[in-house]
Amino acid sequence: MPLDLSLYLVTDSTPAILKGRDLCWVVEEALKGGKTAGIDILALCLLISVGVTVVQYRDKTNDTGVLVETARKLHQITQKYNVPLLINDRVDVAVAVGAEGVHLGQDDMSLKLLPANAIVGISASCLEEAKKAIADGADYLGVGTMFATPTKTNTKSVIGTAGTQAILDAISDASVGTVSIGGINHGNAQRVIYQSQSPKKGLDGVAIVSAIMAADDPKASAEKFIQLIKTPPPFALTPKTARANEADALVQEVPHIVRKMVEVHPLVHNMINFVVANFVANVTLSIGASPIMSPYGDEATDLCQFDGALLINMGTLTSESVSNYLKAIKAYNERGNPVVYDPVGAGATHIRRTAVTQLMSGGYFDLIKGNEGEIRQAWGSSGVRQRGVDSGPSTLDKQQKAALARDLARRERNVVLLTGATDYVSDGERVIAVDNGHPYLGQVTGTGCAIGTISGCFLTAHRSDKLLAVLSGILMYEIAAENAAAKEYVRGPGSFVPAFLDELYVIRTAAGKGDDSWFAGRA
Ligand code: 3NM
Ligand code: MG
Repeated sequence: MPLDLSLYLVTDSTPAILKGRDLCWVVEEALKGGKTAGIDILALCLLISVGVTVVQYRDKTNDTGVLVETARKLHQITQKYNVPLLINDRVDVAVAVGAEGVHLGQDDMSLKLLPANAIVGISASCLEEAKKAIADGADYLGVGTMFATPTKTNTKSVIGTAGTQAILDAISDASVGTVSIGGINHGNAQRVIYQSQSPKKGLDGVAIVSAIMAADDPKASAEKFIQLIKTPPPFALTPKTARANEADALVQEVPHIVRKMVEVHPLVHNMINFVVANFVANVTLSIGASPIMSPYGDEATDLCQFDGALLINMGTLTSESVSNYLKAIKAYNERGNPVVYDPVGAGATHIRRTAVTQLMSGGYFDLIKGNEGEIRQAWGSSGVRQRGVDSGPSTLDKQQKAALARDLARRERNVVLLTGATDYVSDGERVIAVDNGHPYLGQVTGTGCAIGTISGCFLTAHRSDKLLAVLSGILMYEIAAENAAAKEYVRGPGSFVPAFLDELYVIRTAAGKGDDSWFAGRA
């Protein structure tokens, strides 16, 4: 039978995880998953897995006698479910009980005793280790550590989805299986699989310790994992391939998308800095959407029920911000409602750099929006060795900016908007440069932040093409700015602000009536 790595259980015999329960009982529950007792049902379920598909017996403390005895009991159980049993580190124990294979670290290589058809898994935390493991004949790699985890604190390095994706990409020619391990739970399993996927190779499964072994109901936990890994996350990007004259084709659709946004009347939940909150709320009202300002993460469970988006703007970060953001992001991600991240001042302080890493590993952003420095920080926060962009000059040229936006979007599998005199928006495939706007926008605080909120409105209204949604928002915004600046009574940033709100309102009113003339020849 081919090796099915999709839900890989790693056991743990420590009291904190077992909580007085019998190891074999927990493992059997996890093997059952949603299976109902009874031979016929069991036979059927061998075809459609509803529980764990591999068991690794991992026990770093007990002596050999206990290991062999326990492994034997586990093997009797796993055989009932036709699931392979692998033994962590101990080839001798695997041979003694006739287990299907072993899982080894980089250093404990002694495969001579194993039968030829034994399954061999090897841990890999970087590309060099992955290549070595493949050369050593691994059938699959345990790739990690995905996220820092209390279950194993002495791991080599936390590589996240970006690091995992880089490894998968580089070994895409090898016919080796891959599972990700470390800190994976029901809340992040879909995202782990989705964001680790390189265009050439994806994960074959996820390896779990505590989220199954320590669960009150290991059976229900395993079943839930199976459901999650079978389906893409609700926020998954619909793949688009670039067409000839892409920008022209997209621009033609913009007035229609603006009309749609006005009709949908989205709600945007802003977790935004206090400097710009008032201005951003007024911009949101002017375009015909509804703002709510709430820095309180627990409110997100209610707010995400509406047809709306979440904006995270970390301009006035506090000691409580990150935990509040993470709660809100989780609620919106689960629901599939858009989340926009504006990593304001991302590189400015150690605290902010850490926050970028925590947030990017803690949830999915449909859009990351920032200036060059912020986007570079978002790109470099993964801990992965960088190509190009961070070794180049401090100011990127047009080509490099476009490439940075595209590479970050491709890696995160989302949309990236890099703002400046020219804005670059990309979904990893397509990159569009927008030259609209006016220098007054740079003279008024909050004009950049408002783009994040507006993007949330458009992402809510038009979900099938996130790039087009964001592009439509920027164009509405920047054309309004041009119209405002052209008014003869506008003499500087002060008089620009009310004129700008008016012009947003004028466009929104026209769009609401189906009048697209505001757009003709402007982009
Ligand atoms: N190996 P949990 S992380 C056994 O990075 C193990 O190689 C790791 O536990 C690695 O699912 C880990 O409870 C523990 O986070 C994973
Ligand atoms: Mg080991």
